[in-house]
Amino acid sequence: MSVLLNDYLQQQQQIHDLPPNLTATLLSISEACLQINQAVRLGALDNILGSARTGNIQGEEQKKLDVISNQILINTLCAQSAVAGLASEEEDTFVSANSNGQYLVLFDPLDGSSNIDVNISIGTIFSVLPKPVGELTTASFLQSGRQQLASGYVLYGPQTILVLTVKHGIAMFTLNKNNQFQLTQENTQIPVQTAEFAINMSNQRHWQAPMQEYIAELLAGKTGTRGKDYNMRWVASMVAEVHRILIRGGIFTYPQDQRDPSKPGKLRLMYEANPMSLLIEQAGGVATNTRENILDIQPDQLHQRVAVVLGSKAEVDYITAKHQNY
Ligand code: P6P
Repeated sequence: MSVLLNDYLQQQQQIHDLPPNLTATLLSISEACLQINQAVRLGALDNILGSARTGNIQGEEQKKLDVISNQILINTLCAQSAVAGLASEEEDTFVSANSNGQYLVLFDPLDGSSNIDVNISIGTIFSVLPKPVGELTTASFLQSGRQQLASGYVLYGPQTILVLTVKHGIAMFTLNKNNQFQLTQENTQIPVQTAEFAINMSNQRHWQAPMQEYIAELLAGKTGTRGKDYNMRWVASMVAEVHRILIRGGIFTYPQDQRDPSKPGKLRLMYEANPMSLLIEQAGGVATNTRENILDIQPDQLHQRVAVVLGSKAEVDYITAKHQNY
């Protein structure tokens, strides 16, 4: 018998005594992603590819689908009474939703935008935090990743797949022919060892010494200190990389580089690294900024960036120890 997303969330709510409004919030996120999925799959047919000719606070050019996806999430979540506020990669400041809401939802509406026009997988990343008592301010959002109540992503790939956690393992749902998310995998565990890494090699000359040394060891393969050959992947969509790692193991890293010392990394902590790190840890993997667990970082800015190393535990522990001992 097929288990749909709502069935799964009701089960989790009963088993783990979760608040009903958390279930409602996650269902609202999934409904927004169904609308985004429809837009993504029409592409040029709906004249929604290409640049929106606008920029965001990250200093990045926005694609039309970035703007469309962002607005779908804002409209859908502002209509969900359980949601008190939103933060988006595409919004300079937070968005107030419902004054009696209990949750904050943070998201990257369409991660991997550089892939939109060339039909390579992209995704929506989301994180759910409790709303602290009192007035909603930016500080309300600045909670460590450990405070997340749920997180997940929707991967718009060959299949449309929703992966989420309510902190009791992870669950994967595939969009069925009735446009419903159907449970297809539960309690995935990432292999502890791996021989596959994902990094943007074109930045090699900018990395700090420990990362340069680490990647050189992998490239040396059997002839080097690691004693085995490694394979490399780089999709330039974090959602696709994380999904591959959840399915078959590996490590993904976007390390700090020396071009801009004020930027600790490229990826954003609150709505990319934190939600993905929670999923990775729930699946038995590890996620650090090369020195400490990402989920332990106390944020001080809504759009702050962070270095990311995540995936198979033995490999991430090796990289982190190399940086700590350097
Ligand atoms: P680069 C997408 O823009 C993103 O934020 C991640 O999804 C992805 O892993 C990374 O940036 C790609 O960065 O420098 O290779 O384009």
